[in-house]
Amino acid sequence: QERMSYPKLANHSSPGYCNITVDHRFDCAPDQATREDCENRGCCYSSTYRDSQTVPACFFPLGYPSYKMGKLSPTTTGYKAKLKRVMESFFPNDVMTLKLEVKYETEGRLHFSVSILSAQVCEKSRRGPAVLAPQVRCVLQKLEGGEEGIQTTTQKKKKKKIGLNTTVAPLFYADQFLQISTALPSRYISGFGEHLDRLTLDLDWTKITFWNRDGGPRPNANLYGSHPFYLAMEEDGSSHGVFLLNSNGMDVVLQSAPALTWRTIGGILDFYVFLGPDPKSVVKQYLDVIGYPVMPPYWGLGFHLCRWGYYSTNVTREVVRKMREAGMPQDVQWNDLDYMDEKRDFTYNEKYFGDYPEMVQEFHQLGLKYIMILDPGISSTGLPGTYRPYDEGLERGVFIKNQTGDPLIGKVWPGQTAFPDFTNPETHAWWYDMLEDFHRNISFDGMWIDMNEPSNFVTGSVDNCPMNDLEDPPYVPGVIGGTLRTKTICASGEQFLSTHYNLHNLYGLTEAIASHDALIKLLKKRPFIISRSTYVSHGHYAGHWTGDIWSSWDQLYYTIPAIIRFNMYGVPLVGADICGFGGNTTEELCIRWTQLGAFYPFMRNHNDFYNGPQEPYVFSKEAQDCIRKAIFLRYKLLPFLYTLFHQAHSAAETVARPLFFEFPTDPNTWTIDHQLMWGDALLITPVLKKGWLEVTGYFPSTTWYSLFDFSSFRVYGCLPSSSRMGHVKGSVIKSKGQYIILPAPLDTINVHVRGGSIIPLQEPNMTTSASRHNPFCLIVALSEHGLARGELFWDDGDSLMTFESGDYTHILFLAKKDVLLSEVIRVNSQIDGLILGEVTVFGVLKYPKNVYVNGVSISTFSYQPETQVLNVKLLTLLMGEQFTIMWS
Ligand code: MIG
Repeated sequence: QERMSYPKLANHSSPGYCNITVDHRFDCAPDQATREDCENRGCCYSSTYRDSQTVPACFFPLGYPSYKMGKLSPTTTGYKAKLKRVMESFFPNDVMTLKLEVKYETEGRLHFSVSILSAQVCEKSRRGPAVLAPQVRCVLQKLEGGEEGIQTTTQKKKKKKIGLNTTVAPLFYADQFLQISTALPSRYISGFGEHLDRLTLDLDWTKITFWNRDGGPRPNANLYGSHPFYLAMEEDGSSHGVFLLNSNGMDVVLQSAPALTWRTIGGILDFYVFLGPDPKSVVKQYLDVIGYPVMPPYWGLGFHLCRWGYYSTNVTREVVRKMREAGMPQDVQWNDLDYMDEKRDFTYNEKYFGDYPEMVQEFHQLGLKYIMILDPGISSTGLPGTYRPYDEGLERGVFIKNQTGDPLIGKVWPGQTAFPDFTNPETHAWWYDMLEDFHRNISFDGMWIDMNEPSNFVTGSVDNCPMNDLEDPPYVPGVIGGTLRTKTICASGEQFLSTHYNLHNLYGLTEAIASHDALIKLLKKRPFIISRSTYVSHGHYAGHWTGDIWSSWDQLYYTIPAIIRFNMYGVPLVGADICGFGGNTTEELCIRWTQLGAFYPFMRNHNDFYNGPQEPYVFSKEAQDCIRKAIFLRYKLLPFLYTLFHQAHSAAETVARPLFFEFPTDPNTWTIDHQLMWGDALLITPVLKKGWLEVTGYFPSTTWYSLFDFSSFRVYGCLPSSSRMGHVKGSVIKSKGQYIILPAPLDTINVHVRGGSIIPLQEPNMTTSASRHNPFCLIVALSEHGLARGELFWDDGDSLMTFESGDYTHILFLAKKDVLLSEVIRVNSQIDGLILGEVTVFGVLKYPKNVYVNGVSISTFSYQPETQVLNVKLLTLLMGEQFTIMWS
């Protein structure tokens, strides 16, 4: 190609010029150029790697021409400089002059960008918790400014602290090809969702592609969402993070130098570096930029049941009835596409769902909530006047357009469909109107938004796509299918803010924002939305499930890194389809999956159309017992889980997190992804293999107490008062930082409480609307110094902005040696009448002769010297009032 020709460099053949070790080679031919092209570019060629898909055969020599920086001048918050390209690159439409801006925005955050001279870089001011995610709004606005919104970054500023060096390879800044490489100070990199991966990424020539796509999770594939953010653990136990605020199709290449290359095909290169110094601070610094997580309603944390194939109201009713008959707690019943008339949104099937409105009301009367699926594709083939969503959408101009200005038509479940453009404010208004209309009949409580990559059963559109640079850019990221339009709509589709080329990765996010805003307006309650496609800042509006995973032991394991990574992206409300979606599950797999699923922040059993059933009640009585126990365990822990969500919402904490977040100075924890933690207090060690009745877990150096009483086969805390405490052997682990083999009978998931923590629990019930009235109990896990602390956040569970308006209760619990007390920081009427019924204290060294509650001696306690567990029962302390419990 002519425009690719590049003058030969004078010193190309000088000795040592191409003498670069393999790990340190940076690709000079990401566009798959031939050897001749390679040499014409002045690059080095190694025939050894000619056929390699990963190791570059063509690589840059040292000192390859790039940009030169002019004078660095100080600004109020940092520096700026001009960058000038020395000579044209081999990609078309270089931008020859750029500006570099470096800003020290906060103590922990550096923001730097390289952009065209006229570009506006998003300003980021200090912000309080839970405001709109201004950065993504800013991207949207910038894209509006025109297709030239390109920026790049070169990072000349010393980053002594974290050692990112961008001089290892040349900078590219062409119209549709922007690339920057950095050496990394560490080999422990996590993030870069959404991909099926272990927690710690393989640096050995891994290419990670960001282009949202409908496809069952598998390795090395671009999946439903894009989160161009990573978190690194450095050798000394400190941590940093990097975020590239760019919505375009992108590749990241990791190599074991260690180094990585960011390669994007448009938009802007706008980098944030988060300085930590610990992993939790990195996440917080990231969320300061993108927005804190939305607070879910309490019921959203209960058990959700779904499948594709509940083909009538009666079948759906049966499911709920059988759940109750089997004594399985359930908060939310779902329906998939089955309810729709010809699979069209905002309709329902008269024949099988004729009494749909009544069904939903019945569920409400049982204390359940109801959610149904919605796909973005709007059927476009109805006769005018027969289908309001399309007629009105057309009239209001809400659909993505093709080159001729007509709605771009693809094919999804209802047949031919148009795609709402959620970057258009009018689309938000239309979406609200459709939801409002539907809600008049079907009083749904939350939304399930699927297929919003957006997915398309034909390539591009039913009329194909035009031929142009947006459809077939000079460089195509490593997408499955080889073209941007594979399984989605044409990149050249026209949207309100820009082309689909620039907005593709934002489709699910913008639909989530529209749905979030609509639900608030419609229900005046906290919105509960689960979306398949996501982008940066998604968690500020909605949650996510990990899509069409297979019912296999392997995929069971992969859900752990998936879930803890989404927590790092600020999407704590995340779960995977329990028992697996594709293929038939087995009884054992489904038991183990429900046990782990009890620790997904969002807990839903969901199944594909074609499979045998996998509702909890379809299995043997023994299996049902195991599953019920797991769900009850979850329900007991809900006050703790809810408090964790509050901390995520108010302080950018994670809910489910990897061990290294809590023990960053213990390198053994850095790669652990067979276990997870809830907050800083619970360590979960699930069985992930068929047939295993023991499991090995890593226990960082501290004291851990098993939540499970192996002799009474019960979970500690909130025991019915009649039950007897059994003898417990080996429930305390005083770890020096070691792997420990634990018994894991089929009915048990190992959960350990970290010494030093106090967990609030509540006696479970069949729904959260019932359990929320039950007595609380506390698990007090004393540290080796006899200390512990914990807290409870409580409110009405679904009103908007309770934290922001102060309408909540907040209680601290503190234990020191032989005293436990509560401190009521804030109290509201929601806690009225709720009592503390029971306290279990782990690590009580001496047999207490007396227990005093608010100074009064009581006798309803027991002590097990073997296990050093003190149990105090039959309490009736009001939660809203401070109390003291002493033992001596
Ligand atoms: O093309 O609505 O990931 O959860 O059951 C399949 C039917 C469409 C994909 C979702 C899955 C859902 C299914 N959907």
